[in-house]
Amino acid sequence: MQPSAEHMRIAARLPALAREFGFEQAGVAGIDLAQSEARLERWLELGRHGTMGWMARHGRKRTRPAELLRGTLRVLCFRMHYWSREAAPALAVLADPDKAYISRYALGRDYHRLMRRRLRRLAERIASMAGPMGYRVFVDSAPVMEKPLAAGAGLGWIGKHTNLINRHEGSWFFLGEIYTDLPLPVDDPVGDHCGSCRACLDICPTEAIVAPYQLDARRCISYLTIEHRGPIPLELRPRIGNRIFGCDDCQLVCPWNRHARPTEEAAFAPRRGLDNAGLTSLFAWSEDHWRERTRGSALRRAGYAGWLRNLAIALGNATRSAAAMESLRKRLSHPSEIVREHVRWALERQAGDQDAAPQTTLSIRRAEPSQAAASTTHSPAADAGGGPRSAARRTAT
Ligand code: B12
Ligand code: SF4
Repeated sequence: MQPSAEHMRIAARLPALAREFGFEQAGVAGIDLAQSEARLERWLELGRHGTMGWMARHGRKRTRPAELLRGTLRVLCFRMHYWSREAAPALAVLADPDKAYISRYALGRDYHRLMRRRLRRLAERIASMAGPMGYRVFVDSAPVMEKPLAAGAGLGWIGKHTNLINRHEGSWFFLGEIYTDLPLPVDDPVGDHCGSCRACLDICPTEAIVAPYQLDARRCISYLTIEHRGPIPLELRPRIGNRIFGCDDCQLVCPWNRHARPTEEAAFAPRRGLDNAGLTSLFAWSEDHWRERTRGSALRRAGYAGWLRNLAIALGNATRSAAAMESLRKRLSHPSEIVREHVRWALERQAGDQDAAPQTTLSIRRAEPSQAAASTTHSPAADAGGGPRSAARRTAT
């Protein structure tokens, strides 16, 4: 079906509508994901999804939008920034072995509900212009290939670290979609601008980016600390450093993030001091306290036992101290064997003679949202030790 003048008009209004609902950018993708389907199948065959069995479920609904929602002709793709200018500087937290590093995306309110609500209202607005239309909104909540779709809609390209990168605004954003039967005109994809850069491959603490554009999730700290429920492989534990929930290294080092803009969304501002918390204080949280403190937060995903398991690893990598030992010993009788085993490992590390915090042997170039784009006086970029385009270096131990 060809787009009518009315459809052209709606597509032209999409960017302004997106901004009205708090998104930075919108684009329209077609539904042919044949190339991504082949790549996904290969990725699954190689077992790179680890224990994320849900990635293999749903047959081809993930790569065939019309099989997920009958009648779908187009996917309207949106992105929303999440890096908050109020967050403590990432590099400083990463460099302090006694602090807990939490991925920037998880410091504020959970994005899923917030974005889905906005997308629903946005879709209703489009329907009020277009007349009755079939649609459904998604935010990381169903079998949807969000990155290839967003790439098809011209929002950016899939970088070597496998995140979507926008040439003007980096990669610190979430993706969301509206599947629809409106035959809107499709946007042009943008080219790949990674060039010969391999900063993300080189910085990755666990060598999870096994080749450009190929991520083995089983080695990725994000998978290990958020999605994986079992014990974390021994050889990877020291490399996790103080990252207790997710990992941002491959994006921190990406030169395109020097152009990133912080979020305007107050809901994504860090909550409860979690951007700069000490390991021992978080490890002391009871399950009730954890529940209360993580209400409405993406941090819930790891579960309480996962939270303790991750903190135990970080404490095993922390500065050797009586306080760390004491805090670990209190968890030796935790009901979860996984927690107890990680605590024993951490106590051995604390008692051993290895250096604390073996994080990474590489240095990171600052890639936090640019100060130029910030409208308040507090800037994470400035705190990280450099002007907007300068490089702050983290030297590893
Ligand atoms: C599963 C998943 C994960 C897994 C696996 C990650 C992955 N790269 O697949 C884990 C738990 C590790 C993870 C981690 C993170 N995730 Co995640 N995750 C997802 C999820 C649910 C599915 C992604 C998927 O389909 N993976 C399967 C593989 C096959 O797909 P793929 O990445 O597209 O991989 C192929 C391409 O790279 C492709 N390819 C593309 N172009 C080219 C070109 C060439 C030449 C070649 C050879 C290959 C190639 O080949 C790959 C197969 O090998 C999406 C939400 C969704 N429903 O889409 C969020 C999503 C991708 N995650 C997101 C985020 C924010 C993260 C983290 C940054 C969180 C954090 N800070 O800890 C990290 C980033 C880690 C990383 N380097 O990718 C965002 C990404 C936003 C963005 N800017 O891209 C998403 C879109 C969620 C959202 N709604 O915003 N995630
Ligand atoms: S998120 Fe961390 S562990 Fe995962 S690929 Fe990026 S740098 Fe490696």
